[in-house]
Amino acid sequence: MLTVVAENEVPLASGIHRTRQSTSTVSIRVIDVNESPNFDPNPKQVKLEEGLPQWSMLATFTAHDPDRYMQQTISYSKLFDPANWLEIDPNNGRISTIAVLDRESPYVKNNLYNATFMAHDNGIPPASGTGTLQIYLLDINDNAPRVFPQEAEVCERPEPNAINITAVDGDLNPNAGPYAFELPNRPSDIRRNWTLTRISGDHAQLSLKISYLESGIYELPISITDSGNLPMSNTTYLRIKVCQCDHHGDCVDMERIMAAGLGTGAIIAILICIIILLGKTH
Ligand SMILES: [Ca+2]
Ligand SMILES: [Ca+2]
Ligand SMILES: [Ca+2]
Repeated sequence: MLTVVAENEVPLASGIHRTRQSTSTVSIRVIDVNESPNFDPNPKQVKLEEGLPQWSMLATFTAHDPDRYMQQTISYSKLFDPANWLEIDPNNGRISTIAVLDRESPYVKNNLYNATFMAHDNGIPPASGTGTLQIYLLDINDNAPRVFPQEAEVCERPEPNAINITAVDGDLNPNAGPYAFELPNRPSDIRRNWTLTRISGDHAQLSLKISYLESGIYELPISITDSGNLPMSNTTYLRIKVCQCDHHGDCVDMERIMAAGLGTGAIIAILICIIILLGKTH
């Protein structure tokens, strides 16, 4: 109930007898409008290990509708799920996986994956609200390490150079480094020709064991094992270009000179000029 009082704006002139104020009661009818359903809590956070298989139940994310006098049914749908990992039951808000959750996905930032859902009521007109599900993914060892870089250059003779290699692994420590580096036993010339020395947890150095190795391209298998609870191991190939070197330890192959300086076209053009000049002098 609301009481309204009406008064003269200008003060009454003196001498005028102030009449008794009259009061009247105004009743206001408030019309119920449709409010949007709200997710609670929003955002909702869940924490779990990555690798959860497809068709697993993940969480229940429900909204409540502030309308009490209108009988409303809420239904759910997905709004934003960049990796397309999830589905929501339209009737009860149960979220399950439709793909394997992967912490190393480009859609996961700082172990967090965000998806957005929508709740709609059946009011007239209908109203809707959105809610964010934040999934914090704990790392498991699901990536084997591999050698980096994949290509290197080395001189035909062991001095003065060696190749520094590192291991890359998509996981976090301890599912990544420190690593064990190893050259395979077979083929036998691998261990005969090369030495692999571990420098630190992530790095190793590769050098020639023999006094001379002929120029050419060699595909060297390197086995790297991570420190995971269930360690993962992988043999990846380092493509090594063995070349003749100058005293600085730089490759002096013709191919390299051309790449660094003049292109083939320029060299041909110079040769043509020389031939023309030679022709004119005769
Ligand atoms: Ca509503
Ligand atoms: Ca790993
Ligand atoms: Ca992982």
